[in-house]
Amino acid sequence: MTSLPMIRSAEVAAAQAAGKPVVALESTIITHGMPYPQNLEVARQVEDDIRAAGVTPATMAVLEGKLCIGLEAEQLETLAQARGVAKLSRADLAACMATGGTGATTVAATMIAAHLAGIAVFATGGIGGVHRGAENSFDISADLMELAQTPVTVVAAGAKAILDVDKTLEVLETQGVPVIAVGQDSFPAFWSAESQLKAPLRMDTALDIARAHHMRAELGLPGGQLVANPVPAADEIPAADLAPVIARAQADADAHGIRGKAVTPYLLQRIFELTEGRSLVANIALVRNNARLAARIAQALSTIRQS
Ligand code: PSU
Ligand code: MN
Repeated sequence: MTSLPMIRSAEVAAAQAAGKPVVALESTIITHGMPYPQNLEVARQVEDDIRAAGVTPATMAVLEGKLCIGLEAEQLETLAQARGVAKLSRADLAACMATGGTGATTVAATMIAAHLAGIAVFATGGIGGVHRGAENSFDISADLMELAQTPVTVVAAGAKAILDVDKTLEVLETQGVPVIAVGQDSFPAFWSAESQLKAPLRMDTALDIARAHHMRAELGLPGGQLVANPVPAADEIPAADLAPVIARAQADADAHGIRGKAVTPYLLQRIFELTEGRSLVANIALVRNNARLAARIAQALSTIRQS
């Protein structure tokens, strides 16, 4: 008997009862990654992109102590407008639930929730990673260690250039996380499709990615995969345009003494202001693109498992 306060949305419960594929979505991107009302519009759009592909979306969050696997429409609406929502990672998920709190799940916490609920594929924008200056701050996202231990395939648009991307790739390699660029050799740089860095692995189809996920399970290897899907060309921001913006945002963060959990949300908001919203247009396009790919991977995985 488990007393875990975990509830599925009606849609997710029905899909899983029918053995249909589900794709997990995080909620920190809604509460800490984008401004209202765009955050709500995007959250709905991304869910609809997954449904249009014949797959069921499960947006994760903790609402009044309950781990929600999929949100009802009004819950999503409330969360998108709520203020002071906690940002939950591996370290604080249990504490939030135990005290009846409400929080949004980061990549790490969403992976934990997805795995508990039997969901193998998860779509987001960008993962957390090794921050610039980590040699002094030691600021390394728990997302990287989660990828090493929880068997969920995470589709992201690579890592943001607000991070130290070289060091992020090094940590992923050390932790034994497969990093797979989709359809190109270079590791995508979130708002920009290409970076100077070669991705460790490349795959061109959702089926190959699903097969690799399945093979890791067959080998008994813990951990997931990071699928790095480039932003669609029409909506990318060239890396050269972004470099000075990122440098400025980082300098502002340092000048204001922003630390810990507050760093990523602060940088995202500052870059949004400095690019006059252009960063958000790219962000929306890449999240939707990732959702569509994740749906195809989830379908392929479900076919593989049934055969
Ligand atoms: N990347 C984005 N938007 C976000 C995040 C990353 O484009 O909102 C969030 C994700 O939830 C990610 C978290 O898991 O930031 C990482 O935070 P930290 O660096 O504090 O671990
Ligand atoms: Mn951090």
